[in-house]
Amino acid sequence: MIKKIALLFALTFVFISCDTNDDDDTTPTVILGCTDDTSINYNSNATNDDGTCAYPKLTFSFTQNWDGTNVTASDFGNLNYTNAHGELLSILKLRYLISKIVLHKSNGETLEFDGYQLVDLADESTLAFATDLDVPKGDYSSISFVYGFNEADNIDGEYNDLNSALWNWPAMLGGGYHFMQFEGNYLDGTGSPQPYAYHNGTARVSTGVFEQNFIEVELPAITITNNATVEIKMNLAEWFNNPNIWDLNTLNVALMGNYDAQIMMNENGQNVFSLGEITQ
Ligand SMILES: [Cu+2]
Repeated sequence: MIKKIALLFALTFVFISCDTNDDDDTTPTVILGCTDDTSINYNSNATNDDGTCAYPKLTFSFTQNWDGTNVTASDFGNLNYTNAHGELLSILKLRYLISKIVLHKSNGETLEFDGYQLVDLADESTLAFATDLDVPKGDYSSISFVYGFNEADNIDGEYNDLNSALWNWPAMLGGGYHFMQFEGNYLDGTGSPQPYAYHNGTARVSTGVFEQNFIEVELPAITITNNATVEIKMNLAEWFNNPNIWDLNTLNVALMGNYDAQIMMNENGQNVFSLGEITQ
């Protein structure tokens, strides 16, 4: 009954708005009080300060796993992981950059979230990226994002927070920023620990010649019905696996200027991300 009254009230308001507002059809009708009418794109559980209904907002959460086993900073230093080539390894650092998150509708419309997120496993506050874009409820055919920065965004020295985080990629290697720093130790053939630093960014072909090396990731369809947290999972084992089985005995440190290593990272990175849980 209450719903019917709310709907009646909303419809009345629409008629009134149409009479008085026909000079501007694009202005969304303001509904006083929230309703569960699913034809209205507002979030039924949230209101703005002025009492009008709010659109859903999304938070992206970033989780990491090793072939399904959750990895957090509390696992740092443990020789817990065996890569596809057979080396036992530990993780001591993991930071990576995500940018240009876009929701796609099947009719071609897109909603792009501003900003980027430097995920640092050692800093819990970076594992969630809260956005403030109004997201109409409904079905979205995919989510896409850029791992790293695309060419337009990868501007040398442009972002103060990333400069402070020492996230820059050397100018002689193409400049801009790192896409990932993934470090730890692995056990070599004699069983002694050796460092690895799997750093990824622009690939240097030769002096002054560079290749963009970011990855455009596309994740499956989602339906938004409310404020939502969307989990984006990274399977760390994949960086060492498919299609290039990574041999840490030969590719461990000093990889940033190694063109072949940078391209192999890009190839292996194509399948590290997947869509996790959507909580709303
Ligand atoms: Cu580096």
